[in-house]
Amino acid sequence: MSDPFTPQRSDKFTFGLWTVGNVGRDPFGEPVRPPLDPVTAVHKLAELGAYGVNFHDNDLVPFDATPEERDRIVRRFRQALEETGLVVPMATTNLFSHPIFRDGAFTASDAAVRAFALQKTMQAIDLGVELGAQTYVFWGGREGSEVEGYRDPREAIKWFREAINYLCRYVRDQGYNLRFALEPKPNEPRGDIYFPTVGHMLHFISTLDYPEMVGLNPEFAHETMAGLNFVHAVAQALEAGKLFHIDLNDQIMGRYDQDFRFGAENPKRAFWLVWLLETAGYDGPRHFDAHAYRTEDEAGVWAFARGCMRTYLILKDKVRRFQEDREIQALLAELRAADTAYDGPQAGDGYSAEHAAQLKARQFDVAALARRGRRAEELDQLVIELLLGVR
Ligand code: GLT
Ligand code: MN
Ligand code: MN
Repeated sequence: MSDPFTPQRSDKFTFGLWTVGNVGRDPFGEPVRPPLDPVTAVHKLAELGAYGVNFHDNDLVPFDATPEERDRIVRRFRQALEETGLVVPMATTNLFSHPIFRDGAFTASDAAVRAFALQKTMQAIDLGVELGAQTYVFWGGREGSEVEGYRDPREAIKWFREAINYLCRYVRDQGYNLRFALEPKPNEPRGDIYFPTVGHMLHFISTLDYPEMVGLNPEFAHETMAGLNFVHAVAQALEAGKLFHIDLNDQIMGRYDQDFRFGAENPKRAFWLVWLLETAGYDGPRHFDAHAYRTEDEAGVWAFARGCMRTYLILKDKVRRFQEDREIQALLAELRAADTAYDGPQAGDGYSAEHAAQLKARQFDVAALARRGRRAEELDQLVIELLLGVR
């Protein structure tokens, strides 16, 4: 094959039905694209080299469908999957579009809304598992507030915990092979969303009844909206064994929720993300949770999807070049040689009273250590030149 950046199934690229099916509605404007038939989406994504397709219950089965309609839709969709070999690695629930969720779902103050959200999620889990999903995402878009007076945020946190614990029990009871991935976001559509960042979610998971069943689905745009370093957030999730899934896209800090094509705005940050995922051996789906600009027609949607995958593969190739680049690697080796010249006691040895006494008695050449430059300018310029294609 001549083009090395053509996606293969083994690259594990996935898209949500809601991503390529995004009709370009925004708070100021009506849809600019007609709804996309999920069956068309499956065929087109397969043709482009994607591995899988994910959905919310209502991306596939309308909110008010009868059981017969549901079965007919699922049959048609399953047939498209069988024809193309596309898989459904992840599914999720729409707990944000319908007006019933105007004040949240699992954290709504109205007990009936909370119960309805639980019922809807159990049905959506059944649907996802029926089509093969092994990861179930919870993005609490409406789980938040604009006004504090109505609900004590501690109650919201407790209700969210109760819901996740309940659903873990449901999954175990059904014998499903399914893990939960929680997706934080700081704001939009709510003024403020509870559990706004990866760090908040990681702590919350440690308070659950079945923490081993629950991990993260971090999104590039969401941490970036909060002004945070997504690479560091993903690293913390990886280090905790909690990177169950990932949402790739792009975003400029301080703007609305942009969900741009992967790498469209911050290619250097995207490069370090790909470097992290690839070197850490992350083997889950590379899911693009993004959509085409509102300027686009359907052809633009497929150009967008192709672009996401192509950019990932180009950056993956850049990672290989980074690792093989003699000058870069020599510079890193020099830095590391200096870093490891110290052979005295340190934290990694573990604590003992004797060790602590040795460390307290140790003499350091503070002035020399403080003088040492780290050549970050050189290193970063080499990376920039690599990314800009001149090395
Ligand atoms: C919605 C949101 C995404 C979530 C999706 C999953 S829905 O598009 O903007 O970040 O990942 O619920
Ligand atoms: Mn997302
Ligand atoms: Mn988003």
